[in-house]
Amino acid sequence: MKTRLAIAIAVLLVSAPALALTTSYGWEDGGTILSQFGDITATNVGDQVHSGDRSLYLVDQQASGTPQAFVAWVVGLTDGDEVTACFWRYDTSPGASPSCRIWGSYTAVGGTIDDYAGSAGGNNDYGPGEGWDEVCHTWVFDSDTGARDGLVVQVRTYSSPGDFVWIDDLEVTAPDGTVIHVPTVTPVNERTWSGIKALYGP
Ligand SMILES: [Ca+2]
Ligand SMILES: [Ca+2]
Repeated sequence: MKTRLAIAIAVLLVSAPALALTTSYGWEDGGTILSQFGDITATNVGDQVHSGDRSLYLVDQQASGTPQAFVAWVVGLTDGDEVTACFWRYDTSPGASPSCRIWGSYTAVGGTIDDYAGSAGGNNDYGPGEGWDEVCHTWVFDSDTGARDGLVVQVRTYSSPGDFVWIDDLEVTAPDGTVIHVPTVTPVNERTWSGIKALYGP
């Protein structure tokens, strides 16, 4: 009996998934984006939302090429770590621009979000273009033999100056021990329960 119990516990321990942390952001506090590459404007708006009262409005301003809005940045990653990001997007042009997709890029060890260290790829899903739909992608981290430790989650807009999309309800999951940055303007210490209690008294 004891042996069977020990085996059962061992199986449970082995099969238990690695701890992960998830951060959600819905643009409710007025934030926009963390950074960008190329010519794109990012505005916090309230005219088209998936949930809550606010969302992110992106306008492609680039004559050629694809501008990128950086909506999340995960740091402290090592080889084989999985990062999954999802967001909701809105356009009403099926099979034509405006559209957007999810993409990723690496950042250099010890660098900032703008220290590009290669493309991490994404997927070719431009969405149905029939209003809101959720797009997700999972990346398996490749440190390039220790040169990278960060992954940027991008929204890429297509295809011409003036093309616009709305983004809402971002969710990023990464292994425990990493740090997930989202465009929140609320200080980190006020987002914890103890921080909130400290702000508003006992
Ligand atoms: Ca929202
Ligand atoms: Ca479209």
